[in-house]
Amino acid sequence: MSAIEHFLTEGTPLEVKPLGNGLINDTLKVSMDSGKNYVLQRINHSIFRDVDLLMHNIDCVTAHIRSKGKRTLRFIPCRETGKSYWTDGREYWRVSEFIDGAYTLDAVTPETAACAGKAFGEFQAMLIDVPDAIGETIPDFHNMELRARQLQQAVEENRAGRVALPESGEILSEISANMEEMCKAERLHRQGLLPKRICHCDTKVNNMLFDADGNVICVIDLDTVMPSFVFSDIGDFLRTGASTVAEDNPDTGLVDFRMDIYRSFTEAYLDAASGFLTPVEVENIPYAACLFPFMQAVRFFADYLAGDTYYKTLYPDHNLVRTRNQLALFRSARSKLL
Ligand code: GN1
Ligand code: MG
Repeated sequence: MSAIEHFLTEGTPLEVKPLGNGLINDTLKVSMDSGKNYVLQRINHSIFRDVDLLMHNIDCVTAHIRSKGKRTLRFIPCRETGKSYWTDGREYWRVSEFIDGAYTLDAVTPETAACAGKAFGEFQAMLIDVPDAIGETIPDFHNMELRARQLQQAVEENRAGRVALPESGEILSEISANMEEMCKAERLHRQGLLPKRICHCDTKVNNMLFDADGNVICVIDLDTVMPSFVFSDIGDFLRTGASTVAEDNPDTGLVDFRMDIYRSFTEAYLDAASGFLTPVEVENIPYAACLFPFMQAVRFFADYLAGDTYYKTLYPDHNLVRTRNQLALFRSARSKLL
């Protein structure tokens, strides 16, 4: 019996095909004899340890968005439990309705950056009054102080024997020279000046679904929706969207932070989110744009020192190349914004 048969779908499966290019979950499109199509996903349970919490978050968030008359993903209940996922105790699966004609885009232009600013700003605005408790699916996901401690631990453990390499020393001193400044968000939070809000936390351009007229239907990939600083959704979009090159381009001379993308994203974001943002949040948008390349450099470098156990790597120094690239992006953003 295939996983989809455990869900309250209409019809029986005719055809199953891979969908999209996600690296975390496995995604399939299932076409039924009823004419309806569904998306079947196997949830990566080694990254998302608490699938029950994850699907609870998604159920609350999608129900709340729908209660406001807006479109969002619709998940199908399990026949046996009524929950929005099914497990055989080993693997975890979920099913959502496939939206016919909808598509995603991969190119970042000033226009798509503005779509993203609006879509993710509206997403946060819609969730400002979500009545249920939303948990952290990856605890302290974007906590810079925690990422600093994880790097420190990777240095002390030196599992891959890479700490003594000359380049490691240079990278570690650049990181430590900027660490205190980049831990500003946690300090503001402790002082009671920076709230956590429900954020998307994976704000890539291809996590927006467009309709045939080129309008955004809704944002997708809701696994990391959790309480965080609004900086997460601003900073992570700009980290990928405003860079002139991919995060693993080895030529750091080509890395530049695009101010046209920064401006079109933030203008549209502020338009959508101005109803709830505090002055501290608005003032720190330039900081957020610098924080995310820096945090990603720290995460990549900690993984490099630990022997490449978290991020998939294609060659031995892949995480080192990514670290250098993200530090170059950090320097570029910092020189333009702070
Ligand atoms: C991971 O797999 P992807 O691209 O959705 C990571 C992000 C990093 C990104 C860096 C759950 O996201 O936080 O920014 O790699 N997601 C998780 O490429 O750790
Ligand atoms: Mg993702």
